[in-house]
Amino acid sequence: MYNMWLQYNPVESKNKDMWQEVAILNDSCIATSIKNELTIAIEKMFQVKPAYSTSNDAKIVIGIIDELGELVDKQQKHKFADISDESFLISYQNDQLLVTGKSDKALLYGVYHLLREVQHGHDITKLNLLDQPKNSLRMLNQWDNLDGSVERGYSGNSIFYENGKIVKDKSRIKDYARFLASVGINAISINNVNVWKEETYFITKKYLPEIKEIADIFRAYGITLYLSINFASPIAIDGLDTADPLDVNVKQWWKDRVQEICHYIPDFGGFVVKADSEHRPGPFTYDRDHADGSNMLAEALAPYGGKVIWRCFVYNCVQDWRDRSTDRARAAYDHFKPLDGKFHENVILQIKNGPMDFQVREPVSPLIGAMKKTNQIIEFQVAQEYTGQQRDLCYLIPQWKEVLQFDTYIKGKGTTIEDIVAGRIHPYKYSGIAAVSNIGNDENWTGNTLAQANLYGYGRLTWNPELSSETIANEWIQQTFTSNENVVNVLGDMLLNSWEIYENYTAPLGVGWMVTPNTHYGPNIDGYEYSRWGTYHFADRDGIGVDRTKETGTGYTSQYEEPNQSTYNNLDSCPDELLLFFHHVPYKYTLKSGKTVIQHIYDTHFLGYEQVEQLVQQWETMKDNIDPLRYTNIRERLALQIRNAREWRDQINTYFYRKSGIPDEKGRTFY
Ligand code: BDP
Repeated sequence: MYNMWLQYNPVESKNKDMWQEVAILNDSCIATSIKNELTIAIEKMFQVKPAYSTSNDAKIVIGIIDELGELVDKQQKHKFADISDESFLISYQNDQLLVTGKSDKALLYGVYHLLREVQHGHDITKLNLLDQPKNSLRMLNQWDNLDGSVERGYSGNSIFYENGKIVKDKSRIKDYARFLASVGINAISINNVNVWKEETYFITKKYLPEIKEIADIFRAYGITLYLSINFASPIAIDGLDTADPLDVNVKQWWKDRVQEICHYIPDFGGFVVKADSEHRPGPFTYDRDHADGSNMLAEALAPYGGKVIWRCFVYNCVQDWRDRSTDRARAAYDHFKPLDGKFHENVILQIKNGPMDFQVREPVSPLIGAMKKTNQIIEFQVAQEYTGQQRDLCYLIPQWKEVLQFDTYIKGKGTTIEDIVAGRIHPYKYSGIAAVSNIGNDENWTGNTLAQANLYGYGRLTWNPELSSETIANEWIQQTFTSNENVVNVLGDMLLNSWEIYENYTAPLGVGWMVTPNTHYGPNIDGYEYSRWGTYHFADRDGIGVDRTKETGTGYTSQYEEPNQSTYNNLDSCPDELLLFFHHVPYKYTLKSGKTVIQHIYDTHFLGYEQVEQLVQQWETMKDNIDPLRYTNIRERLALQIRNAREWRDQINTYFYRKSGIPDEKGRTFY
């Protein structure tokens, strides 16, 4: 359970003896981590304890290019000329296996890749691979609080904090760093984006000595540490009478703070900021905009190479539901797009994948790529806040892939999100992907063992968005459980279908929400309908859906480039799965699938429940191939899922039957 995908199950290999001596030429703290990992892995996979040397003659030699001297030829060196420092080369040549790159981080990634190959039983004497990450920033955001709770955490408490203190025993943090590095994550923010209590003081001497220890742990795994901050810190910490970003004292205050942080953590990544969002303070209080707010912090961080990651999750969360003229979906674009060109070069905007909030189905945020002169990264949520909370199975890689493959047409056909966030479309200085983590101190880290696949997949996909959902699932299953073909097939099938299954039994056709307010688990169709959060479905006796068209709706569709704008705006061309996100239609409106909206609702909800029953059956066939602990954990979660799916099915179907009065064509039972 605990070792997630770093199980290092025993493998048969004719190259086992090669591992008796490993030369590691580098001596940085990352090289120590490499040694540590190799020792664990090789002992477990081959029952061999590797001896370490610095001899160029060893069978396996790990070192940065300059350290390898003659072992790397001119041609190979040339290949590294224009690629990132994190790229690695694994090459079997002249009876030796070399792992090299331009930096110690490259070696770390190379070694983890090599171990993955070994675990999969591949012949390492056939290896010749130059690999580079497609995204430069590959980040996780912890939403952990000092009291030990985790905002939207579904796997126990924090591994960083307990009872108002940073944990003394940091061994679990080190293991977390190992897991993250093994899939290429290179940045982490360690506290919740909602910073308002004691966490405000993280940027002071009170906590910095211990945060430094955490930074040291992550550094040894190539991961840069960031902190979420409270925009009103100058007031909260030092009693300044303002946090106005243009005030000279405020500016100086932040400069002093950053200087102190960097005294402890010289390679400090920077700040993650949630400002003017869901009651968090921000520049609006002083009649300033987001550029003013972020630039002020950017100036303080610039001398140290730090960055400001400024979140675009900004909307009015106290709107009056009676006045339905504002559309939450529009908010991020409306706030940020006009500011393009005003941000400093070390400010990065972090934009959620959809315009609302991590629903099971949303269109892609039109803000991504729309700002040509402002660094942007996309934000995913590995934590399954709205996708089953790690009780229900929902493998999210297919969803993220769909987002990444979306063609924005911002610079003509083929301007995909994947290319935008990788910095290949606009000349972004920094770009990449961030995500809300899904781990906690549960023995298996993620509550539901199967939710480990989302964390694994997030890292792998962020390194290389071209990997398919299947490949990632297969890799994860084989490293986590076994290479047994039957397990790989059955479990692979369960994972790959799970997003669609979850969508089938929850909110239909892109309309979203319909969840229990606050907790966001389980159905409550009108739970948010008359609330101030701006999350509506507009179901009445005649129809359902949100009119976001230009002519009669909120005009949200015009935030997209053509042809997406017309595709979504036009009822005839709007894809079924997003129909209710963009249009309000009668229940008898016929979808492209040929079904009416109401019949689609009935059918998918009955189907979704049956599919969960099938998941249970599929899992039960795995019993003899999976250890009892993990088998039972997953079996128990599936039992919760089935209960949840039944609730959703019955409430959604009954609600819409009663609202519309339209019977099910198949005459099934409602309550
Ligand atoms: C929502 C969560 C809330 C977060 C917020 C955010 O419900 O807990 O604080 O997003 O992203 O999804 O800031």
